Amino acid sequence: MEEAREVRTTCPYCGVGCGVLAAIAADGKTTVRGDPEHPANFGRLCSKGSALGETLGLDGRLLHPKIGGRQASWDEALDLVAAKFSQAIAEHGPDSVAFYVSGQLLTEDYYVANKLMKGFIGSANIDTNSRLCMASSVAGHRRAFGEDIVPGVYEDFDCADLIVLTGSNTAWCHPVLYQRMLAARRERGTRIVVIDPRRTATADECDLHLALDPGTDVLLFNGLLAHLVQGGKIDADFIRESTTGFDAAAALATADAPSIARVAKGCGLTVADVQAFYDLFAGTERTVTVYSQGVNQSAHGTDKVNAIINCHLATGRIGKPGMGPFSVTGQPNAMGGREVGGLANQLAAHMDFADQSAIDRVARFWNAPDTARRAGLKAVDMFQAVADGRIKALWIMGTNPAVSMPDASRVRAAMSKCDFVVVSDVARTDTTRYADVLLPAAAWGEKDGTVTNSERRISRQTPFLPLPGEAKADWRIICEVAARMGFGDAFAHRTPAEIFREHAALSAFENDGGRLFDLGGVADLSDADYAGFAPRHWPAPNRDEQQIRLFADGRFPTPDGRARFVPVRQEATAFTVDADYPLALNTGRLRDQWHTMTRTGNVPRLMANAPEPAVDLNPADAAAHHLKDGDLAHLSTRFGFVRARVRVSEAQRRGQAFMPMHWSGQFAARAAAGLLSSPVTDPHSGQPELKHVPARIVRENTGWAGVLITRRDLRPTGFVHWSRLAVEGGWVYELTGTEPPDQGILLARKLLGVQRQDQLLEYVDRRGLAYRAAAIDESGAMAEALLVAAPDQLPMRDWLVSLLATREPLSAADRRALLSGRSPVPMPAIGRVVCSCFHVGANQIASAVAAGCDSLEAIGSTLRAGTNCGSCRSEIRAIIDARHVQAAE
Ligand SMILES: Nc1nc2c(c(=O)[nH]1)N[C@H]1C(S)=C(S)[C@@H](COP(=O)(O)OP(=O)(O)OC[C@H]3O[C@@H](n4cnc5c(=O)[nH]c(N)nc54)[C@H](O)[C@@H]3O)O[C@H]1N2
Ligand SMILES: Nc1nc2c(c(=O)[nH]1)N[C@H]1C(S)=C(S)[C@@H](COP(=O)(O)OP(=O)(O)OC[C@H]3O[C@@H](n4cnc5c(=O)[nH]c(N)nc54)[C@H](O)[C@@H]3O)O[C@H]1N2
Ligand code: SF4
Ligand SMILES: [Mo]
Repeated sequence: MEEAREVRTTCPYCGVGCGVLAAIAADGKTTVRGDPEHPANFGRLCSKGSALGETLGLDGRLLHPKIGGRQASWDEALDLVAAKFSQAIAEHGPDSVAFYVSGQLLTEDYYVANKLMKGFIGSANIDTNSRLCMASSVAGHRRAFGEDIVPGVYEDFDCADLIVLTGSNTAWCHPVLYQRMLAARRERGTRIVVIDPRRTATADECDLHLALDPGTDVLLFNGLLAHLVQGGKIDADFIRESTTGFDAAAALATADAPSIARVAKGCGLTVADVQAFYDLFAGTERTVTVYSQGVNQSAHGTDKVNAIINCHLATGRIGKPGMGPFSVTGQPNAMGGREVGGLANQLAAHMDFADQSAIDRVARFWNAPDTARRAGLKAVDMFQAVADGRIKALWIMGTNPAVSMPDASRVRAAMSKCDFVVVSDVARTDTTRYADVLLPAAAWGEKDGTVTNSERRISRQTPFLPLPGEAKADWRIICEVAARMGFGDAFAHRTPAEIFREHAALSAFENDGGRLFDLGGVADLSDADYAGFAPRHWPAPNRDEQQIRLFADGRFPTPDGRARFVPVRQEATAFTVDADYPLALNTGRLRDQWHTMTRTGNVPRLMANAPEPAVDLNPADAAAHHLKDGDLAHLSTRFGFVRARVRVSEAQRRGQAFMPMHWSGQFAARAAAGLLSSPVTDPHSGQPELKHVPARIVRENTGWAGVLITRRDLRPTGFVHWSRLAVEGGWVYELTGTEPPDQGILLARKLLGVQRQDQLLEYVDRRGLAYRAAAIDESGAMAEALLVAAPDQLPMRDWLVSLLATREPLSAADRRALLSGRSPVPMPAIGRVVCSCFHVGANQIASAVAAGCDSLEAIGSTLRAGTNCGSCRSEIRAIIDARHVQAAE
């Protein structure tokens, strides 16, 4: 057999930016492994990264351009896009059009999108889903440092003595970095403090967990600054030489947080815990503070960022090994988007609209006299302008705002009203429904370009698969539209390498060191050098010099070269629960899902850990609302409602609920968190308060439950609730309704897909309240099965689901068993999948524990569970601990 070809590329999920080796066998099958030489991961991958090979199928892929739902040629589609945009601009001016883009785009795609909108259309109405993600960090960095800079590098986690993780579920969202932190904890005793209202998997393995009241981070860090000042733990030399504004910031912090008791009360913490955190921070020189969405996605996110940075500036702990504030990025190319100027209030290459000479400089470089002169609309305002009819033509690329924007119903209504909506995506989504023109883009494995990770390290995404159907790279689509709008000369790029060189040249253009973002050293890469580009950090002003950690010299890219303390005070939170909406609803991520599930939702082993949309509630809240685990709940806020299962969890504090952000209309009837989230934004960054919104919950009185096990990929309609789950060989649909079971049977039966050649076996119980059916295909294998019963009365389905995967002809005994839903030979149910890397279930782990495996190591060597990416280790530990508790009772 031919040797597998191995291609070096980068994971398309989180901002850790792990290197991946993709091996393509002669039969076309792709397997992936971590790239041992990539400095972001040294060979490790998490559950999502390891399953990349399973996401490459073409099911659900967009393969052809479409206009109004009908297939069209590229020429026709691109002509129409260009004509509609040009017409809107001619009639209503450049600000009547907008692009809403994404951190899924490669830097080269992003660069030409930004150049087209800001340079040639002459409007800054290009914003990105990073507005929902990184905008507060960007604004906080610019206030403090004068430029959007993450000073540290991953190596700092290896050599820190204290790592503070605030608003970051690192164990699930940046798993490979988290494993690196745990290694430091094992090897050098690094202490880990987690600040998060929930007891997350990250908090399970730490030295101190502060479950603060949501939105009170500024108070906590102001208290820390006051404590550092009072205890004389500040670096007076650094403050004097390298900063401004210390006195004002310290005074406001002290006024805001005069005592630890006040902080403890305001944050809902104990005095002892706050004291312990402050003492650790004060006493540990090598401290890194990592933050992500619990900080950014807040109506006061920018202040939270500056409250953290203030503490690092006050102690001079920045730019040195093992120290610094560290905003970890979410998406694979969130950082690249910030470099090109993908945010509406940035111009390009870390230059912005406040500086007239910067605008002139960019206009000169692009040879674009019409370059926009003022900032454009930020995401929430942009969709408001779409709703008002101010935006006549909107182009959405690589993001799913119908699900991920707050107040998503309003966003959906805006898109359906808009004169002209273009969507470039790789898959069918809730957003593609609103597209007048749908453009099929190249996906991971096909696209070609670069991304930048959280530590400013640029890596290549390399293609290893042919473009399927008529799919095209985003940069090419954008350039072809630009040419049709009359800007052909400026968009004559033939390769991503050409675009990269131009992007690098712009960063270096008239850059006398005033902008740290400088790629001058790679602006003349040859095509071959670009193809083989080894991961490297920016700044890269010279080819051979790589600056790793920034601000080491105590100089900052502000006009006076000093960092700025920003005085901040704890404002009232933007959400206040009341009798009508008594719960603070938090939203965020699950371990094995990526965003709106367009890739991870199709992978059985990634669906197995959390198969249904669920809302987590504290046991006391569940009891107060007469809810038990597994009930269907109706969850609503002032913006909308969803339905999801209740999951009773001790990890939630009283009065707070948590819902994952992942489920869309492609995976459940109505379970998108965006329908609930609030569009209130931070005044500095425009980032919405996605983390908390007042909510209420009631039980949905269901009358029946059903499950359809099928090879077909459906989107049921007419059910109060459904959700679907990818399994080997097909899909499992959970169905629920408020009707009595006999009507539920009629409703569910409509979903059964019996082909002419199939044989249908059916069973209804005497009272007509329970129903079971199976369709047998020509070969004698089960094609589909449907079970309906009163709630909680459904038979076990593991065996039926396993029949989908085997596709083997059924024996006579099997056929008899089909209608009972029970396996003819008892089949051990593995239970909920805990370790998705090795597909190990909770029941298997519990049995191993019962048989004497009483440590993570023992479970690992017996079942392999927990030995790959490590993100299930806290769940395994919980099973071991539960057994110990039982044994002790
Ligand atoms: N598995 C997985 N990993 C991902 C992603 C994914 O979809 N799935 N997406 C990637 C992307 S784009 C992003 S942006 C990152 C996000 O990574 P994270 O920011 O780690 O993820 P989240 O779950 O959104 O939120 C983090 C935590 O903030 C906490 N939090 C809520 N409110 C507050 C508060 O007021 N204060 C504090 N201190 N904490 C609070 C939440 O309880 C939550 O545990 O993950 C990236 N990695
Ligand atoms: N309630 C709530 N809402 C949130 C959040 C939250 O925590 N809570 N988090 C927010 C955050 S941090 C983020 S980053 C957003 C993410 O939200 P989205 O950006 O909406 O999420 P994705 O599912 O990543 O959407 C990416 C889309 O791009 C497509 N795609 C992938 N690759 C390509 C490509 O190369 N080209 C093109 N053209 N398309 C491609 C995918 O098929 C998918 O449809 O959600 C935000 N919304
Ligand atoms: S940590 Fe996981 S999702 Fe993130 S880049 Fe690495 S392999 Fe991909
Ligand atoms: Mo994000």
